[in-house]
Amino acid sequence: MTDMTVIPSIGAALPATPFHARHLIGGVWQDSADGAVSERVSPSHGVVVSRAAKGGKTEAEAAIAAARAAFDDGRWSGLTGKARAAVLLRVADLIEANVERMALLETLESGKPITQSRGEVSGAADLWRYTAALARGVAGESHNALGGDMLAVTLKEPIGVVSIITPWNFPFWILSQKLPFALAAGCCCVVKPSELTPSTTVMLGELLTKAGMPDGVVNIVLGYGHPVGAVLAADPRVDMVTFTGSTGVGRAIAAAASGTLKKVALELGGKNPQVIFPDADLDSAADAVVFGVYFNVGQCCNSGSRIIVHADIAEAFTAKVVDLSRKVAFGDPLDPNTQVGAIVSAEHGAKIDGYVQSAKAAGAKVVLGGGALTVPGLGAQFYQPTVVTGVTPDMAIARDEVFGPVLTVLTFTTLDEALHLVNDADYGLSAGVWSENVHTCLTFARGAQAGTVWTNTWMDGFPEVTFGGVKQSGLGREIGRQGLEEFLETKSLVMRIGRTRA
Ligand code: TXE
Repeated sequence: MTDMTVIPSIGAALPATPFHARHLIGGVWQDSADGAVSERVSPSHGVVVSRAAKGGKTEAEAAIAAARAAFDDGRWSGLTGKARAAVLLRVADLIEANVERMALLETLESGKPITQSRGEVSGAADLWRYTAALARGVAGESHNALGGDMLAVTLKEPIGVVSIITPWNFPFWILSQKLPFALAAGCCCVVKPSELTPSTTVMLGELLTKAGMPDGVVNIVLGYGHPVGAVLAADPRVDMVTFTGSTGVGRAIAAAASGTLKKVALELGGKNPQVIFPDADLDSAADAVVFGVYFNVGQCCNSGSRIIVHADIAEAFTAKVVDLSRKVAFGDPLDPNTQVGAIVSAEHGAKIDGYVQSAKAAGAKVVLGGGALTVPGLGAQFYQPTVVTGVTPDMAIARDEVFGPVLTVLTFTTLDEALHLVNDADYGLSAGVWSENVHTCLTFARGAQAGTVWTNTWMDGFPEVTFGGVKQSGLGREIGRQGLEEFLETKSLVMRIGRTRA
């Protein structure tokens, strides 16, 4: 532990008072009817950073009613694509003007490094900007070879009222993968952020109002999965629920939504493999592995937490990764030099450690880290960069989403064996291959069961390129053109255009 790079507290001044987060329902900011509040204590700094109204069934139902009324009277869906795009562009500008304010709260609530919060907020602004173009391109197909005097067209219509339930790991980015796409389609929404990270969602609500979003189009309800999230998933006035979070909660949401057979989109976990062949650019691969496992403290659905290295290079490559891991700066997330911050909660830290200890007990070897990390001046809600070798595919650490700065190393000798290991998983979010041989890369890409395959890179994403998982990593796709389509329903219009039957 002593040879790791630890950045102590820089003693930065924190906001003098906690952020007051309230519900936004039908254009009215409000506390809970019963006055209930939940406080968020910063996992890195140990102080109360926000005080949020804690909603219940009453607030959830009021928000759904507001979204339903807004959708049904066409105050948003009835606008032209151009008018909707103008609002989305104003929101993008306002987010960009508020990056610092939002990034500070994002970091204090989640524990992630300030530079990553800034990147998350400004990257999200680009998603809003991108959806403005989509809003103007809502279009179906025409069928003009049906014979005689028949013509058919498909109309693309907004699906209606959408519940959006988001997690704590990228609160603002994940919200922006969903909300502006739903708005571009013409939907009205109820958003429930994670109880751990409500503030940037509430700040966005303020910006939406400034940008001229009509009341009731976006409603925000704060609170826990039970009862708020459960009501948002089950209520018959909701047409679709889109969720990012754990696979278990995804199943619960799908079950709750099944009562009214509403559409469900789920972005769940991953256990994402990167396969390293001996002919790869091993320096680049090692850099990407280190970035991929420690980014956002490993609390990332796309975390490249499972490397599968060719046996001939496994020892040397692991040594390179361990060496680089020691240089990653862990510590005060408010220091711009910090690359890895705090674990989101003590319970989550204990869960991460549980996986490492059980792997050790099952015969794996912890070659780096493997325990809490104390950051001078900040306490111990940090976890050491951890590398575990001697892992077998049946171990929990090789199969479950650990969601922490923990890398597991497996080995292979043939491409078939590598693909077998890749696909021997409940999840199928993303996978990566490192090789200079184009045939190896393409064979891998075609054989890997994953929503995204990266070759000779990791975690690159673009608003234009759709994202989502197969198997138990989820249902549906986000961002890109398909991210808009998810919020559209197709209506077929069949017309006779002549006066008489042919
Ligand atoms: O997520 P939850 P948690 C994974 C990761 C992590 C684990 C637990 O493995 O360790 O999930 O994280 C709301 N009906 N991911 O517990 O519980 C909840 O209030 C409706 C993967 O924080 O899934 C929050 O708003 N909603 C991931 C949201 O669901 C419910 C991101 C997510 O909470 C609900 C985060 C219910 N019954 C965690 N119960 C990714 N894919 O990136 C809870 N919620």
